[in-house]
Amino acid sequence: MITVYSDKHRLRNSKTELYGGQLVEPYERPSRAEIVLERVKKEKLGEIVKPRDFGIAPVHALHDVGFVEFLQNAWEEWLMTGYKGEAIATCWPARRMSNRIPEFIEGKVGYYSMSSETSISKGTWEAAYVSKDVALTGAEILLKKENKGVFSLCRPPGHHASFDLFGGYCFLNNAAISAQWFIDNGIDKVCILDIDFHHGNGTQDIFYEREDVLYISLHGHPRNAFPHFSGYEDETGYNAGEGTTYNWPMIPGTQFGRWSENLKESFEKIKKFDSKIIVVSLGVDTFENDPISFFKLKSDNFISIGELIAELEIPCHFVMEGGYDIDEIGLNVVNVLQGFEG
Ligand code: 7XA
Ligand code: ZN
Repeated sequence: MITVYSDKHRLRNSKTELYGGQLVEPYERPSRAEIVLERVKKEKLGEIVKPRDFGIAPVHALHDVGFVEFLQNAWEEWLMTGYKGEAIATCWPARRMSNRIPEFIEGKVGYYSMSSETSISKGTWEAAYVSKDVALTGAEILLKKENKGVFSLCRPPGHHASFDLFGGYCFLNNAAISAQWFIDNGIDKVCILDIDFHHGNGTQDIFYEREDVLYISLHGHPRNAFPHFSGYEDETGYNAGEGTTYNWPMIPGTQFGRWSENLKESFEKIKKFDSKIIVVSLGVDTFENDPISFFKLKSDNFISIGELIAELEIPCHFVMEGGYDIDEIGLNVVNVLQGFEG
């Protein structure tokens, strides 16, 4: 399987994450991608190719122009204030407040964010920009070379980024941008299968009223897990998109038995939808030792996940999302890909 990778992901190297009331070293750090790449090489998964630049148009196809401009300029604007730390949201347009876009960067960071764990730092925009090119290059390879599967080793991840919000370590929604690219290049129906531990609120939001993109997510129940305000079972799409969103929230301690039953149930929706391509939002934070999640999947289970997805016999674009057990992230990700390849 071809892997698309760029070392420009290292430009995203923020020093602070607001976690449990403390500023800690971010869980979403450069070594994640490097360890996955090492494993890809060690296991001789296949060729490793660099992304090409697709420009900004595919971003504007799904994200708000003002939001994109904000991401581009946020770090410079933050520096100009004289603040010493990284840009962290502290104030939001909460219930019954004004929804006007502030001029001062502190207000803008709040306006365009969904949560405050994710700091914006030098190089964040540049890394996010290349991460979407990694996903787009992977999409292009899948379609043009008629591969069965391609792996886009995106970093920073994307599935929490919505039309005009960043957060949950995400800035641009790589999986969504890739799904839209497939649609724009002649694939009439695309499914996004999100197996990251966290609900992909951004992906759901972007396609919520669309009938051509099926969004399926298996995740920690929002009662207990980030992003807390999205991912309930009764969120099923709206207007033309009614019935094109399906959520399987699961409780703390969920093991592979229950998880895989839900995966198989989700396959029935995928088959019925008859999508020609699946974009897999591939997070391995469902792993038992993940430091910020609460499922109990074991490393071998990731092989089974790949095998199960392969049974659908639909070409898959694997797009990297979360996973924070640095010791096992490479093993777990490559297990899925090898399981898929058979
Ligand atoms: O898939 N999303 C992630 O892996 C990031 C989740 C961020 C959680 C932050 C909660 N303190
Ligand atoms: Zn996650």
